[in-house]
Amino acid sequence: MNLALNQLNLSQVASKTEVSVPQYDRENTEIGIVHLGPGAFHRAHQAVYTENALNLSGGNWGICGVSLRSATARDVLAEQNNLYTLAILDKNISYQVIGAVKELLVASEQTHEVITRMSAASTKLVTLTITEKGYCLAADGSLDLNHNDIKLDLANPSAPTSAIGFIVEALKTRQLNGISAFNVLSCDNVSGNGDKLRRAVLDYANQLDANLKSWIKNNVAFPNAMVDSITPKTEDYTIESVSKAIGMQDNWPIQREEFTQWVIENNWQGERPNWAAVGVIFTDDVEGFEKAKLRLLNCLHSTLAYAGSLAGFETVFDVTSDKGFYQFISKLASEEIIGSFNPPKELNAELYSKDIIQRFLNPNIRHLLAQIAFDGSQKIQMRILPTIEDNLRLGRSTTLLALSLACWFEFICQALKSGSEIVDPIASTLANMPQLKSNDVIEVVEAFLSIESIFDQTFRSNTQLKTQLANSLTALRLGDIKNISNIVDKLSA
Ligand code: CS2
Repeated sequence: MNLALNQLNLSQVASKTEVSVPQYDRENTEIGIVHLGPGAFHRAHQAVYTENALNLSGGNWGICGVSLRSATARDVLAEQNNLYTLAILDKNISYQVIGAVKELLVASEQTHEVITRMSAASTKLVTLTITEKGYCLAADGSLDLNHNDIKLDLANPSAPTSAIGFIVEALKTRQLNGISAFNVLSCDNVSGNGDKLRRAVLDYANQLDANLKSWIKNNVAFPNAMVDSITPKTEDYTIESVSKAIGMQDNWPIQREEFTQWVIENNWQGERPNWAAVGVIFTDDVEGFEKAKLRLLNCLHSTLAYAGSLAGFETVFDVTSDKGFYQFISKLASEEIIGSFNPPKELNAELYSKDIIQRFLNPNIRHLLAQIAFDGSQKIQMRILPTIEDNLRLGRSTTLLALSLACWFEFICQALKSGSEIVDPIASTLANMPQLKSNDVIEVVEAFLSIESIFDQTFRSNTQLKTQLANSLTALRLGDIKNISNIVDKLSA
């Protein structure tokens, strides 16, 4: 049995060229960042950039991770003094023991501790990976004041449950105590994530105290940001292989591809970790990077998640290795997505999309389609619908985008008919829509487009799009999706 990975045993981690450990004085590094939602992606991406900045330049940039509900991460990592291993599984394989996460709290159990940490003068930054649904937004991007979590928090603001509620309560405490505000940095796949988070926080604060809203508006920076690194969830084989590699028992390592990118808007108050020195790009044009990533990588991911699942594939690698699916997503990218947005001047969109598809073909990454398929009602709003809207407005093709969206429709319809679980914030809404079990594709399309939290009038009133969606559903139901090329050819004819 391996020694347990912890601070005491850190010096005994295997001394191999492919294994590295913290190079800074971890025990005397204070917490300067609070992160809401310390899931796998945070631990693979932001925490690693911060680790590398600490290794290079030091500073009090330790991270306090705050899980809004689940205690699992806190309880498992507490046994390891919050140390864990990042396994980079790509052409080259390496293992880095990460020490940046100094503390893990559970908001639902430790509300006071969380507010205390967030309102401490030493906390300069609050970052978030709470997924699209965590922003509690309405279809128009504003804060959904009817959202259960928001209603609950507005009724009891000193004991919040939502990320928005915690941010505002902490800022209120800082203002009362004469402590300067922190920066708030979203690290989610949400278009205009900083702007949307700022609007939601100000909408929420305004419900409580116009003076607080004004203070936040004038003192808090909410930079937009794009984040990218393919990070499958940790599985049993990950724990076994990583523990063997580092010669220590690590009960919650994180696996990731080698590629990683973080682009942050030049909109900042005060200090930050030396991220720029370890590869983070600070720029005025985040939107171009964000649209390129969401519309290419994430749209192709979601397309494969639904189409590939319907065809019986399990992983991104498996479905992308299929010639028909490879050609489908390549055609979707080159003919309908590229050209729908203005990429940053330094980005060649064609090469970028080809690189993305090559990343999907990483044989060392087992990325489950089922994981990507989660929360589809939220993800399609960032990944597929904006491109459809832009293409309709520009008179560009939407044939393959409609097929992509129809694959989500059919994925949901088949789950409802089979009674299998749907992991989605509006799962109960979908389950209470009998039209989704209809054999009439027109009825199914109209039913999906009637969901106002997802689709606006642009979709409901566009006859061409509705016809394309109906034709796509018919092709999926009558054709053999394993032979996706036939379906693509038929719809493109
Ligand atoms: C994936 C993303 O699970 C999903 O929805 O599309 O997590 C994707 O792996 C990352 O955005 C890649 O940067």
